[in-house]
Amino acid sequence: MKTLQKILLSSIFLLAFFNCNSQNKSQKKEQSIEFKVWGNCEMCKETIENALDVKGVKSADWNMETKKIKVIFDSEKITEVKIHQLIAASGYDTEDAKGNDKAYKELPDCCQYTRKP
Ligand SMILES: [Cu+2]
Repeated sequence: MKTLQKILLSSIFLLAFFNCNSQNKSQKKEQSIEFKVWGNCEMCKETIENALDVKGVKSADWNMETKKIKVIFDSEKITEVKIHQLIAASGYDTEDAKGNDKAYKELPDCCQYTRKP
């Protein structure tokens, strides 16, 4: 009976260990995406990048010339859809989302970019 208990106990420990290990591996799912965000100037860059200053986003870099943003994020903590929504909420149009109209109107004059057609 004692041997059986020992075997059972050690197999439970082993299972817990492997389970824990696989969870740790899946927790770090870094992804990199790039898409267009309509905008004008340096201030737009700041607003757009600040909108992505949230948990799960590792880095966000918007290029004024190409109008493209490169985002590195943890797909376990935030989704691509949510990233588009966050930018849109700050008043900017993205490839997949329409910028919030009220937020757009409140942007400084220099940032009144031509809206996405
Ligand atoms: Cu601007």
